[in-house]
Amino acid sequence: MTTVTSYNPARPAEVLGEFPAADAAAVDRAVAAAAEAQRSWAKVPVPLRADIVAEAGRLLAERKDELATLVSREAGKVLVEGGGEVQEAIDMAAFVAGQGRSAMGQVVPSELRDKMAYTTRIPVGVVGMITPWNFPMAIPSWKCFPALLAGNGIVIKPSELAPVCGEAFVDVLAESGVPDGLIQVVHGAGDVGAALTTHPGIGAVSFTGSVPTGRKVAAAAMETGPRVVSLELGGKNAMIVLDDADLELATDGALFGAFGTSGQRCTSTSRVLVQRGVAAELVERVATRAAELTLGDPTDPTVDVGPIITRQSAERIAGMLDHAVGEGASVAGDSGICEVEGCDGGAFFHPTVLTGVRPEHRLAREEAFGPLLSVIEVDSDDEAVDVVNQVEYGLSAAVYTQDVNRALRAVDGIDTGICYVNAPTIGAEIPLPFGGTKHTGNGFREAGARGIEQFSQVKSVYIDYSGRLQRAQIDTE
Ligand code: UN1
Repeated sequence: MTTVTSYNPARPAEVLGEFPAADAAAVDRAVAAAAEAQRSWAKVPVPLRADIVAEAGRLLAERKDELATLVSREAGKVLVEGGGEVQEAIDMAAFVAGQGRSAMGQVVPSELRDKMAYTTRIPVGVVGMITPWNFPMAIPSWKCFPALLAGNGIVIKPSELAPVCGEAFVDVLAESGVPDGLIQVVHGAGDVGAALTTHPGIGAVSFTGSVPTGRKVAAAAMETGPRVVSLELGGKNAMIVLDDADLELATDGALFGAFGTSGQRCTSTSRVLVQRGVAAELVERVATRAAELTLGDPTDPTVDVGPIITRQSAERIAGMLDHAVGEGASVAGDSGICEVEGCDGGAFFHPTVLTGVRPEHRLAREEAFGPLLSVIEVDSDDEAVDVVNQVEYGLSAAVYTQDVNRALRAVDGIDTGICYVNAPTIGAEIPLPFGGTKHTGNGFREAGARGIEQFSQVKSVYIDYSGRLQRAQIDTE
């Protein structure tokens, strides 16, 4: 690939931007330039770095509408979701800017007299980032703001499907006062990502994307030297609906969770585990409302569901649907790829509700990254929790019930990084950590108070002001 071309997924003939793809030499230059700028940046006091992040938040807020439209055009999200995405970046800026004037370590009592012990955070150097197309502003913000606050340089490879949003986000940072050279953008596909993550000049790698790619990234990154590697990977997120749930609320949650962003969030609801007694009614409600959703150009404010990011992706989702039907699932209502008037060539996909799915079916276990909602019937609360946990992913889950005891017992039993009660599986907020258990990640979390940990290392400092040799563990009387 020598050029990265961005297309509007709703009308692929419309080109939104074109960028030269990086080669290994370009990645080298980018890492060297970021490393050079990082040396002075590391000396800038943290609160002053935070001021630049705050300014980026202010600029993002000023341009929210314009950027939301860009997200909508390039990533195919409906306008309100484009706005929500930019808001997520604004929130992240506010949160990280505040961290610049907050504690960054701990002071602990020393076992010896006239001695103190504390921790501080130090940069990792240059961070290599690989970000996905589906949150082309928010996810770069989750990574760039804390990485900058921690004193690092950055080389970011935005998804080749959303390079214009990636550039627009980095432009905001440059205008906010981030020093020249400190953030570098490289464009391209997996080969550029591989050149970046294995580059010896990179101190940390932060990747958001699929499980298979994440595994490759982590293995390759460690081959060329020990470094911090943080992964945010897929989900097979479930919503439990118990038999006392408010079914209208659960229906609203299922629709937004499963069909918001056309099901293309890592947090999207792809399974509803419903207690048998209320299953028929819930399916009826969800299928009826799904059929009422309007598909179309996501920049049209009357549209509910935008396109799938590429036709190839839509075909992959259709393949998973066919396979599920082959395994015995039935479709309740419309399903599959469809065309929309005025959106020539755009691959749209009917919000699809499947019944008769069993936990062992492929669609109940593998991420579809599309608008396929599998309904699985369960008998009890315990069975519902067991089925939530039967997949290899552990990102997000929800439980709908009006009984606080049942809700909290489910929360305790669910093995995911994020859990909701009476709210859908999407829509995490910035101040709490974002990430998952099991194969969804490798233990790091983005956002939240500890989000900075993937971009910094801890240094333990001991200061002895006794004026004599004091031996720890020996001179302790
Ligand atoms: C993603 O899909 O990769 O919780 C991120 C949410 C959003 C972030 C999703 N705040 O749905």
